[in-house]
Amino acid sequence: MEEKCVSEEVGSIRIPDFNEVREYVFKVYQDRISVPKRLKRKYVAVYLSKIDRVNSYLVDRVLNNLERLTKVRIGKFYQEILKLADINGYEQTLNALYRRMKVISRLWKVYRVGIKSSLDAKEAKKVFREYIGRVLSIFRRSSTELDLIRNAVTILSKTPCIEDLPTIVVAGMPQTGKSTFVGNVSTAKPKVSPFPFTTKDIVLGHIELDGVKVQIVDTPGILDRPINELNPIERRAYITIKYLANYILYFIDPLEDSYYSIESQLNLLQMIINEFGEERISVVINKVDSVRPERLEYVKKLVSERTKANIYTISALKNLNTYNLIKDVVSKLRKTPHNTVSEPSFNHQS
Ligand SMILES: Nc1nc2c(ncn2[C@@H]2O[C@H](COP(=O)(O)OP(=O)(O)OP(=O)(O)O)[C@@H](O)[C@H]2O)c(=O)[nH]1
Ligand SMILES: [Mg+2]
Repeated sequence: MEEKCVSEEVGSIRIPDFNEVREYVFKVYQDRISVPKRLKRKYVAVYLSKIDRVNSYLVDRVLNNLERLTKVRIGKFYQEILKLADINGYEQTLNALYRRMKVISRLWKVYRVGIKSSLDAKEAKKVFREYIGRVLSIFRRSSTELDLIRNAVTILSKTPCIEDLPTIVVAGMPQTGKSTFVGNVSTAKPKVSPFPFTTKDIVLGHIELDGVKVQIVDTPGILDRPINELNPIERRAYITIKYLANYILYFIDPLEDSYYSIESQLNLLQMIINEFGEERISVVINKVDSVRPERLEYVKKLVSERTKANIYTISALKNLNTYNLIKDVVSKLRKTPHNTVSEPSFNHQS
């Protein structure tokens, strides 16, 4: 059976928050329950039925779902995505919460015995109330952790489905044409516009060529500033390169009136090479449909002074030379075994 990706697995899990649990428990508390007339000690049947209902709800909605979550392995990439949303220690919190919540099942057994041995309806009710009190107090004390897990589930389920496939990451400064390219060569349809930071989240598509299937990831633009000064949107691009890329396509806008200067674009290229090495990078000079030939030669020269990496000249917009580029990269990826998502494919030096 094909394995589900983290976002699909986690996306199907919904854990109620404290208020939902409280409302459900109160509803059961107030519900009238009819029991057969002939039954002796009717109150025992009534309160056993109530306590069983509360317990089934908690086991189904909370315990089982927490257990399912503990079984989903969250790789480094997803952990970093959570950190960007200020969610730290997801796995520890989840495991601690799951262990604590298991007490609920024990309480159920203990209080069931209490209900069975109660002498009248008043006592059975008192035992049930005490059970509710204890259960809700566990939830109240755990609500911070419960909220953290619920938030993490929401974020993980929105993160693209990353498969264990060779992965090309498209990176560069804003407005270099990354999304136009990914939209034209893959199944992804990212938004394109003439404004920087149009792409804020990573967008993932697939390419199939000569029987090889690869993933291609469009990333937000990054500015040329030190890594530790990147904002959360830029960091998303950075961790995508770091944890997912088997191959990097670094996009450059060569036009004289490019949104960011060629110097800035070269500085960022240098930073990326310093961080990730240049063996798995190709530089893609885009927008050749509108560049003056002399300017293109000049930019090419500047790039080749900085790096020995391959240089491609393309137009993402007009689909010029894009097929050759993809064909080359796919054939390179076919030769190098790719690594799994949780392990970066190259050592980075920091
Ligand atoms: N002339 C020309 N324009 C292009 C080409 N590729 C992209 N553009 C234009 O450049 C602008 C930015 O394109 P995007 O694909 O959104 O650029 P991006 O790198 O994804 O931008 P961010 O998401 O902001 O980082 C748009 O107006 C595109 O139409 C190209 O090959 N030639
Ligand atoms: Mg974009």
